[in-house]
Amino acid sequence: MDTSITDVNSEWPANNDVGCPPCKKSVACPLPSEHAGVAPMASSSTLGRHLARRLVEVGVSDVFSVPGDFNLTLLDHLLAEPGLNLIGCCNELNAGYAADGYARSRGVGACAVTFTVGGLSVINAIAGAYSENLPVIFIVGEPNSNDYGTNRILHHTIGVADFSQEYRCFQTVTCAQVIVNHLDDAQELIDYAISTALMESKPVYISISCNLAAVQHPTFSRQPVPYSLSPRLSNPKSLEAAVHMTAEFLNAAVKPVMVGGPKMRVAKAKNAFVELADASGYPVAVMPSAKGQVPEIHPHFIGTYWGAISTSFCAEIVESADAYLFAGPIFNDYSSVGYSLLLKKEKAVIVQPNRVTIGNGPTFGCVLMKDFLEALAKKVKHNPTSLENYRRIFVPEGVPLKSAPNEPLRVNVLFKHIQGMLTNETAVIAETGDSWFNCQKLKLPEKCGYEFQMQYGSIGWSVGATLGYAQAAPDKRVIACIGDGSFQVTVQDVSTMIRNGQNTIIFLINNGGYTIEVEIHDGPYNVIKNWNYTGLVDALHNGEGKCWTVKVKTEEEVVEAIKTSLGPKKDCLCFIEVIVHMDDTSKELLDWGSRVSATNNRPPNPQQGGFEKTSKCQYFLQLLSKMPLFFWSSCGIIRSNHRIYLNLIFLRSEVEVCLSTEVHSIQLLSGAYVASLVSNFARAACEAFFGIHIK
Ligand SMILES: Cc1ncc(C[n+]2csc(CCOP(=O)(O)OP(=O)(O)O)c2C)c(N)n1
Ligand SMILES: [Mg+2]
Repeated sequence: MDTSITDVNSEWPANNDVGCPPCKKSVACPLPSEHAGVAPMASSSTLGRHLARRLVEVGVSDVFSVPGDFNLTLLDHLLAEPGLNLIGCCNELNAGYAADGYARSRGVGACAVTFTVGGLSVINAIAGAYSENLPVIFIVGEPNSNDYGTNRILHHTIGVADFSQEYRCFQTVTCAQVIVNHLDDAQELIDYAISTALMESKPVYISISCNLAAVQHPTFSRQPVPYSLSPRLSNPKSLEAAVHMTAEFLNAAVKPVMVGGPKMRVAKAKNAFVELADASGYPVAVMPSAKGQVPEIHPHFIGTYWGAISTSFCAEIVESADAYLFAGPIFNDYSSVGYSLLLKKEKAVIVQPNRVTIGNGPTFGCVLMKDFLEALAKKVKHNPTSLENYRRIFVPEGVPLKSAPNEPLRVNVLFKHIQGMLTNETAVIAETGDSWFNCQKLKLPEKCGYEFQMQYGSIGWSVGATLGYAQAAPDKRVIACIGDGSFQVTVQDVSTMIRNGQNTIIFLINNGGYTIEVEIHDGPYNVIKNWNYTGLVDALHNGEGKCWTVKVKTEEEVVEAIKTSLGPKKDCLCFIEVIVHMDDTSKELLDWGSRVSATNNRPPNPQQGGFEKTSKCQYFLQLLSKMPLFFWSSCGIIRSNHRIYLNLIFLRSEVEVCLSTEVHSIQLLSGAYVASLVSNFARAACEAFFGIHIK
């Protein structure tokens, strides 16, 4: 791979595979001659043109946008760029979700909105993209450069002369932020932000003053030298040691297994994972949040490992193994089904995108997952013991019973028919809700796409993400499974799908409410207002573009609807509203819901009771100083989970008070007659544990 910055006359080098658009697309692959960069190009030497060309170069051919007076000129420049489309969205949140969906297929996405009112609307989508490691280039049109540093109050602000509010909000949900309000460093800042997004696989924030996009400047007078990002490399010594130790560890095991996790995507290690599976003979499972990252047609594939709600026989094999290799796992409360996985750290090899940890033992940094798995494949002994055990005990799952004529449609029957639609030319988008669990059980054919947002789980994500994904992958027919509650959040941009001629099939699952929440904790708030969803989509269609809607209530109707959507309506946006009973859920949701509910409802630790809300040291010490000496008979200090607790026995009843580790200074009250005793105790405690010296 060429990693050097090349001569301006050379051809476009590889860009580390980041965001390269498929070449069959009508856009985005600039010709070398066009970019020879020899002659200064005065007429196009603007910031707007530079940004537009950079986007095209890294693989963006559609920017999801909502206009506003601070970004209009910039949008003109994006529009003028050959190979760049603007996709106008109904709101900024959806534009952000669309950029997320686009990045999932294309490797990079972009959206452009206006200052603060637009920016703060899009922030939830950008946070989601951060959690899912998606390089989304978030562009926002900002105030005139001359207004920076003045005390002017501008519109679209909260009425204070501070333009940094939006920027500060984005600091925690992007990996780089640049404020471009001067032309001299504009090129550098833009290039820095875009390359950081690609290298870190995270969103970035680029704000551009509204008066700069169209101004010519010598820094843009030549065609930009194409990107060529330095690749990350493994440290050879660390790699060798990690592989050696892991091979020893796994080769000593009797029945090892492999489990793929969600960070395999960012590590670009899918093929290396398969290589290891082939070489080792181990059974292969996938974590729920990584569905789509492990080929389900692989002969070693045993299903989703999700603790108690795993695919049948999968958890039994994983949890009874004496060694497991997890590639890119995230163990959160959802994927661990309320922390109920029966795994032991000492049996695990945890491979993260650039780090390997073996059991409770050593960790090797600067080791890329892809390099590690490839090298390990050459060192592990073939050991199919676990796979053979699995095959011995395996009994195929049942199929849903065929419905009686006119019987109300059951969810398991619906998904049996969705399963039948999947091919290598489809992609499934699963919204948060029971769709997570039902889609998780679909068996994905080779190259069938699969996307969901399990780490962030923001309802409504799927509408925007479906728009973006379908725009990025016109060769795939997208099948989106969306609950009614989620759909109500972001429905408007179905109109953008129709406007852009997309032929997605949406299954709108109308169960009358937030069923997933019902299974965690029920209440009247989980029932939602029923809408006429097909009527709503018909209204969005409004006779412009190709759209077909239908409501189905029985198995015969759903079969007919699917046939129509794949046949005569194959070029249309097909919207199938499926009416099911509110309590008709996957069995996995029932089990998962009770476990997550139990986790959420753990009672507060006794130490935190009572005093928690106001428990600063000061409050505690005030309390103590007012307490007659004989009231407290003993005290101690407990250290746990980064917190310090003072433990006191008041007349036989124990009280523990949490002292926040954030306390920086403590003033003792004087006057009370126990003050000196208390202060001695507190002084010793604070000095020992907080490193704070008390005067
Ligand atoms: C933005 C946001 N708000 C609230 C929630 C909490 N929440 C998670 S799932 C859900 C209900 C989803 O209902 P629906 O889409 O109808 O799916 P169902 O559970 O009925 O299948 C809610 C409110 C969330 N995840 N995201
Ligand atoms: Mg619902």
